[in-house]
This record gives sequence, structure tokens and C-alpha cells, in this order.
Amino acid sequence: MTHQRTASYIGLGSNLDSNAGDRSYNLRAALDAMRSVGRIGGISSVYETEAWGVEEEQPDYLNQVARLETALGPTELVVAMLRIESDFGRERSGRYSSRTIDLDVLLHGDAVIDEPGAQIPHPRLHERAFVLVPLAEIAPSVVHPVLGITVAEILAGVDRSGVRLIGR
Ligand code: PH2
Ligand code: MG
Ligand code: MG
Repeated sequence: MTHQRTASYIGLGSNLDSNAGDRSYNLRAALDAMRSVGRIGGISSVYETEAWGVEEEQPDYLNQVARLETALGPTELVVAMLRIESDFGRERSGRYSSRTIDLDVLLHGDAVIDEPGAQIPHPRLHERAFVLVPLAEIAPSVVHPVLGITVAEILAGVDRSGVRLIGR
């Protein structure tokens, strides 16, 4: 018997070195840790992006998106990503504060969840080029379950300046 896996998309971000390594290391190590939760079915390039949503100066982020095929349900997946974040020494010092690793569940199949600890699709996904550019690289024709349009269509309406391709 095969078990059902759902295609989810995880947004990875890092704008601080961790005890273990630099931003790029943090992304790679988090991807490896995600393999304990499902199968990685696609990985975007890495982009360097200006910190979004903050007034003060913050280091640039590295952002990437991965497709994770998982048997976990949406809220279980959010919990699993939080666990990996804390394994990386992620400290929570306020909204939009700098972080060693951030793992956001962007989409989980067609799930629409709006609970205090779990909002899927990610509520700001459609306005963030740092998420949409890497997501569109690996999932351009995936349809946003609330907006009813594809990732490529959402990206077309967003300013993508400040998002620079830096490679794998
Ligand atoms: N994450 C945030 C806030 N601002 N800016 C960029 N460029 N990339 C991010 O991943 C990011 C951000 C909160 O999670
Ligand atoms: Mg985030
Ligand atoms: Mg987050």
C-alpha cells in the first residue's frame, strides 16, 4: 500500500550566521534536516534579498524554496518546521527580527488553514517577491488555493527589485 503524500512548499530564509555556519550553510543544513519529514521533490536557486518589512538596517537574507512531499498534515508540518528552527538555535526576539533560519510553510496541497499558530497558505506569500521568485522557479503553475491564480500570475504583479539570483 502506498501512503498519501502531499506536496508542500517551504520558504527558507536566513540573515544571520549560526553557531554552525554562515547563511548559506544554514539553508543547506535545514534542507537536510527537512529530509526527516518527507521527500524533497524540488529545490529553487538561492536568492539574496533585501530585508522586507523592517525600518531599521538588517543584513540581507538568503532565500530559497523547497518542495517537500510529506505524509504530515498541515499543522503537524508547521510544528515539524518549528522544531528544526529551534534545533538551529533560532531565537524569537520579535516579529521580523534577524534570524539564523526561518522555515515557513507556504502551501500544503490545497489546504486552507487559519488558526493562531498555523496559517496556510502563508498570509503574506502573495506580496513577497523574496518568496514568489524562488517559488515560481519550481512551481510556476501551482494554483494558490485562496486567490485561485497561479504562482507565476501572482509574481507578475509584484515588484521583484531587491531579489538577486546568487546560484545554488
Ligand atoms: N522574512 C521575514 C521578514 N523579512 N525579508 C526577506 N528579504 N526575506 C525573508 O525571509 C524575510 C524578510 C519574516 O519571516
Ligand atoms: Mg518568514
Ligand atoms: Mg517563520
